[in-house]
Amino acid sequence: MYAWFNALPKAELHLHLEGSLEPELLFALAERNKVALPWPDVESLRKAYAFNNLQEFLDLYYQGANVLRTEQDFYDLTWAYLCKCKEQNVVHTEPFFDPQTHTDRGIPFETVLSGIGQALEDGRKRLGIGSGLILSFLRHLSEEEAHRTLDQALPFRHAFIAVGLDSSEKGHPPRKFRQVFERARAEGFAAVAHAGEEGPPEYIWEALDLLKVRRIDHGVRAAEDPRLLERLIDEQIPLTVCPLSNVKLRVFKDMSEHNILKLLEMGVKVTVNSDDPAYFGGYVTENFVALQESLGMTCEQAERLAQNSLDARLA
Ligand code: ES4
Ligand code: ZN
Repeated sequence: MYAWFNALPKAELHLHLEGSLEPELLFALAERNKVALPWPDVESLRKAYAFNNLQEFLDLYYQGANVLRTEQDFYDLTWAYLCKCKEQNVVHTEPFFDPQTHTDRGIPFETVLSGIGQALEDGRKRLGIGSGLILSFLRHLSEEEAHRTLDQALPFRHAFIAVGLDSSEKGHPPRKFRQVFERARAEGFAAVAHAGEEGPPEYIWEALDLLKVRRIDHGVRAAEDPRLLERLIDEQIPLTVCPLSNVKLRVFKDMSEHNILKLLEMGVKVTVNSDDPAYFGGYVTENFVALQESLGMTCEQAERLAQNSLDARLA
């Protein structure tokens, strides 16, 4: 079945470039940049990939991103991900990156964007993979800091298709970022936001009504609110669901309890994505395989999920 899911043409709409940093590349970049690591080898780093919640993962993810220093590093990271896309017949991708994770360490915004942007352009030319980059604000930081990040992005306006919102969800509701999203939309950016991963359905309502997002990233907790489900179905608002991520971060206890196929059968426009594949045990194809093995997903359901991902593109 792996080969069949792999061959399905699909889009990936929820992928953090920093979360595609495989331990082998992480160690290679640490050596290249003379960055000391707290793990002796790749094997012990992989062993640290056991999480009880989103925050435990984020602590390691931000630590890992510390090896990314030069334009070449960001190019190599993005190129490695695009090669995976090619291998898995992901024909289009709309990745996120977190500028603040890098600018707060003194890496210039332009350095990050040039490396990523060049790789995406080469991906279009040499691999035939379509793409659109999403600038994501870190929600555990202030709205003021998000405004400063948007200021830095405006000279490169055409490098982006959208702004997004990620990092620690609980205690950082979408309403905290209402004004910066309004400004980004006035500047012509589309909007997306993580909501309803660990946070309550209320955060999904806020993302829709206050941030005016075009897609919800995760959104699986919408299942707790029948009125919200009705809205998502009526308006065909896509959810970028990440099954392996949800199990690794204990949003669901086991893949057999995941609600993605229930949502699909209710008429919600759900898609399958890998989120942070280096940390969560697989890229898009592995997510499809997991759904088949644990939930008995049929080929017809897989085709609908893949078609949803192509339909839900912003670019
Ligand atoms: C993330 Cl899984 C997830 N949730 C929220 N923010 C993130 N950043 C990277 N992965
Ligand atoms: Zn995510």
